[in-house]
Amino acid sequence: MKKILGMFLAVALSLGSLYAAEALSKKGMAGPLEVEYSTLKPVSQGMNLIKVKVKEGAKEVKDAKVSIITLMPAMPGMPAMEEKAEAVYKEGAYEANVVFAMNGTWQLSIVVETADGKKQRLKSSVNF
Ligand SMILES: [Cu+2]
Repeated sequence: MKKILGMFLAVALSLGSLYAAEALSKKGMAGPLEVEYSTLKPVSQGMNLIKVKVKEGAKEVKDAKVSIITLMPAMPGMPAMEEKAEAVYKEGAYEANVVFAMNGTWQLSIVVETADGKKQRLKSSVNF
């Protein structure tokens, strides 16, 4: 019985990782701004390069300050984890290296401070 359960778990886990093995691409509104973020590779534990594109209407916003805050709330045996990565504008997107210390669901806030000093925030989450 234990063996069968083990095999079932192994299959479920490999299906789970297959399902998760896709690069990320999500989009949402942060106030008047459209914020799109993506990765080239599937998100995984460790360092991940995240690219953020910001648009106001049809116009690309290139002179904002963009940061990505990642948060995993406390769970049994683990205190809450929070980290902030500043993104740098490069070739059409803001880029930041974001470290996920463990697998699971992370809350993600992309904060965009436009040249006029206003801050907008897109709340999202990633799960891997
Ligand atoms: Cu955790």
